[in-house]
Amino acid sequence: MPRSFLEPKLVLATHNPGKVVEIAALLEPFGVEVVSAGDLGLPEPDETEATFEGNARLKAHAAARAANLPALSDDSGLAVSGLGGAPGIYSARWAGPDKDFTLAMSRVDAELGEHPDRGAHFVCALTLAWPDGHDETFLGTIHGTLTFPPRGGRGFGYDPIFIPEGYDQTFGEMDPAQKHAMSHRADAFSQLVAACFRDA
Ligand code: ITT
Repeated sequence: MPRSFLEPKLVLATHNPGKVVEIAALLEPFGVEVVSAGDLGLPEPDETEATFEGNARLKAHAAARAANLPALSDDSGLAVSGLGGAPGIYSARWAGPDKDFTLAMSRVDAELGEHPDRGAHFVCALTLAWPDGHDETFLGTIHGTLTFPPRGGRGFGYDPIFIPEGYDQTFGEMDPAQKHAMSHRADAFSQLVAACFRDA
């Protein structure tokens, strides 16, 4: 039986401003007070696990312990079929120390070359962890295709090269509300809500 989230406040265990915007929007209807790890000056833990779920759990527990509050983390990335699932858990690292996603998207383009398979999917693991060490983790995905050069200045990260299945626009071109309704993050979040926010 998953644990219900009944507290009035939680820490967003991420230092990525794009994620803060999207997760705050998803949490908005639940009236939870949100403070980010950046606001609290929490350190960024090293992502030493080999899976999205592992890294999400590591980040949520680090923040929950440090802030003594429930913490919600997000470990996510782009898995490109023609690259055997790369960059995957290394999606942030492909952008280098300056977090330059123009560079990361160019690398995907270069490594994919003329590969006939343009398919990709985003993955998002969300972990809600409590200071006593309990956690709940959910995995969301969205499938689509890649396009080059990048299109659109909305969203963040790899959004300008990702066209979700059934659409013509990239996540970078789309109205953010439309992305929030269908993304890998929204998928994981709806599972979290169903499991933990029933009594909210
Ligand atoms: P935190 O660990 O502090 O949360 P991070 O940016 O390092 O921030 P990750 O390790 O989970 O986060 O890296 C995931 C990367 O995958 C992220 O930096 C984005 O570039 C990319 N990504 C994840 N979700 C995305 C989305 O909805 N749209 C575009 N790119 C996304």
